[in-house]
Amino acid sequence: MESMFSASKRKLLIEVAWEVCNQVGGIYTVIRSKVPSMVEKWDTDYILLGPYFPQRAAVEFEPITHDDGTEIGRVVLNMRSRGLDVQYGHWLITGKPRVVLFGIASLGPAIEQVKYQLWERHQISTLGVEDLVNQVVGFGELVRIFLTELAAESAKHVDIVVHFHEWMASSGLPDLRKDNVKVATVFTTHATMLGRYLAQNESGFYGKLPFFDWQREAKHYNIEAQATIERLSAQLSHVFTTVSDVTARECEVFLGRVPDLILPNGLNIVRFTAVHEFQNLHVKFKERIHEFIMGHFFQSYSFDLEKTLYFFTSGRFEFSNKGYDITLEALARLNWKMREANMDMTVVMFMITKQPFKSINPDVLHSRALLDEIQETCKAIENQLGDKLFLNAASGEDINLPDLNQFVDEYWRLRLRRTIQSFKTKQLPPFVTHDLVEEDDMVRFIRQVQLVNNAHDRVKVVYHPDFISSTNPLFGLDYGQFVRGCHLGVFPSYYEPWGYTPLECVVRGIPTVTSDLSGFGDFIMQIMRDYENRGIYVVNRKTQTFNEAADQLANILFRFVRLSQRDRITQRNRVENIAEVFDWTNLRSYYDTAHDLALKRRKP
Ligand code: U2F
Ligand code: UDP
Ligand code: G6P
Repeated sequence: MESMFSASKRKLLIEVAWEVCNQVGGIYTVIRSKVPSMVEKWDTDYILLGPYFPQRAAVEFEPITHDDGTEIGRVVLNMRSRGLDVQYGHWLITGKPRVVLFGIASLGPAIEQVKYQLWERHQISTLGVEDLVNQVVGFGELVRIFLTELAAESAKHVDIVVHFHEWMASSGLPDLRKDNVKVATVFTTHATMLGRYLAQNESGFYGKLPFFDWQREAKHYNIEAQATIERLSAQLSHVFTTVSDVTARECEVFLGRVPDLILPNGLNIVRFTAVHEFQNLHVKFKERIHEFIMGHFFQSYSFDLEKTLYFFTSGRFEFSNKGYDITLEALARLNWKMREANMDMTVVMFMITKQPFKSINPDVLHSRALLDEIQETCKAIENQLGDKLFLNAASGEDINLPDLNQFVDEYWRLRLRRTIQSFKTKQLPPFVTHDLVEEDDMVRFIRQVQLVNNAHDRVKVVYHPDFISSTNPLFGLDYGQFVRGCHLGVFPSYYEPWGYTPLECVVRGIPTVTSDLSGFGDFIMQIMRDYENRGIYVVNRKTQTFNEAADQLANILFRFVRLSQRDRITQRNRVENIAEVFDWTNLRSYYDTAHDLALKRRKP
């Protein structure tokens, strides 16, 4: 029998993900940032499949309107002729790859048959599931139809590798395998469903890990469908992978298969030709943060901005998984240490996450506006004074500097005094910038550790319960710019399969704290010996108690606070130097290995 796969055949790589042209979380970053380097290797033999949501796709997707005569184009036309909504075009991002997006609703009532088949053939029960699962199942079915037709049409002359990301892309995978469709499959999970739930709800999660019964827990959390799709995908794929060793241990327990390979996450790194450009950007965006700080704090009291450091943490609101608890605890200890040591430095900690809120706190907005007013008034005075002084100097005989007050109109003097008066208040600067819908764990914890922005506190807290965007009136910065303006990112996560946030600091030349329970932290410990010296601090959360880890973090922060400005500049250079390690042009090789292995295993 002729082998279906041979060295001389053309190869085609198809990646499937719920987050193609559809941003939800970190997986979008993985797929999107990887595209340029995938296209470099695969050129036009690289295609992505995703769900079709017209509103989201509108900005990222450009349809191909002619019949392009490719095998992909033919399958698209076939499916359309059967009334299915199949969009075919280019994803408008760097690399501009071809994508096929599926309109899930076009399956119509046939979805019931698909769900019946999932139960009948694979014992996946989707009775009474949340609507997202229904959508995922519909998407999985359209992907299955597409791949089945593509393989029937082209497998004789093309080797096809299909790479599924997460259970949300792979509900069709069990059928593809059962029907022996001629494609080599890779399944990557970016976390396990059960891990996410249990880490959050079971104290001592890692100690208990080996003893969990996946089925019982899945029932308990009402995620049987999700967990079963994930488990079958892991077991039935030719090659099963995840993003870190940390998550690999969960996979063994919850998915019943040890991953074949670990595929670490990277970014598309664009470094500046002028080496110090990133240092200049740090100064530029720090100035913008200074402006916010003046508006927010200086109406109550002031401190020396030259001696102020900006720390931040950010991420979805998973209070203990993301380590917000330990961060606040460590800050309280840092505050005490700095006061004991009589330090004149100030640390401002920004807690950036997403929680339901009604609006930005009107007082916070108002003081920001007043500061802008003061600034404008000062500018006006400066102009007037400059002009008149110049006139006076050029025409006068006196070579001494005259009394400058005479050059400023009464109007501007009064206006400045009034604005400054209304700016000053006796209240403490609020530690949360928005009116929350309800008080949450962050607010409660901040109160509990008493980091409420007293004048004598060396550590101040600004809890910003919304992601940062350039349209936000408080900072007027986008997230990347905000990161650049800060001095240190703090991410001591308890549960974090990978964690892009510390890596995003590194590539911008900002030192960062991570933990050995995060995939990124674990990876850096494996590949680098002097990571701490290079500005990546790893908190040991694996073997230390909460209290011990909080102490370690407080000490790390205290050491950082005592660095000289020169040390900080050097450290930023060192950390930025690591960036290239995480460029996809280097990390793509892990993906290449997975795809080669899948093709090998698929050979009859
Ligand atoms: C992991 O990050 P993710 O982006 O996967 O994490 P989330 O933002 O929590 O959401 C995406 C996943 O959550 C689930 C589903 C998605 O794949 O499993 N989900 C859902 O159940 N309901 C919804 O409405 C939407 C999503 C990981 F946690 C990070 O540490 C890594 O950095 C990242 C990249 O590898 O993957
Ligand atoms: N993020 C953002 N704006 C913010 C805060 C965070 O866009 O104000 C992004 C951040 O850049 C990162 C993502 O949210 O890419 C979080 O990804 P991570 O891998 O850390 O965690 P996940 O959400 O995937 O669990
Ligand atoms: C960069 C700039 C320096 C500036 C420094 C501030 O390195 O090139 O001119 O003094 O940043 O660093 P700091 O850590 O105090 O924000």
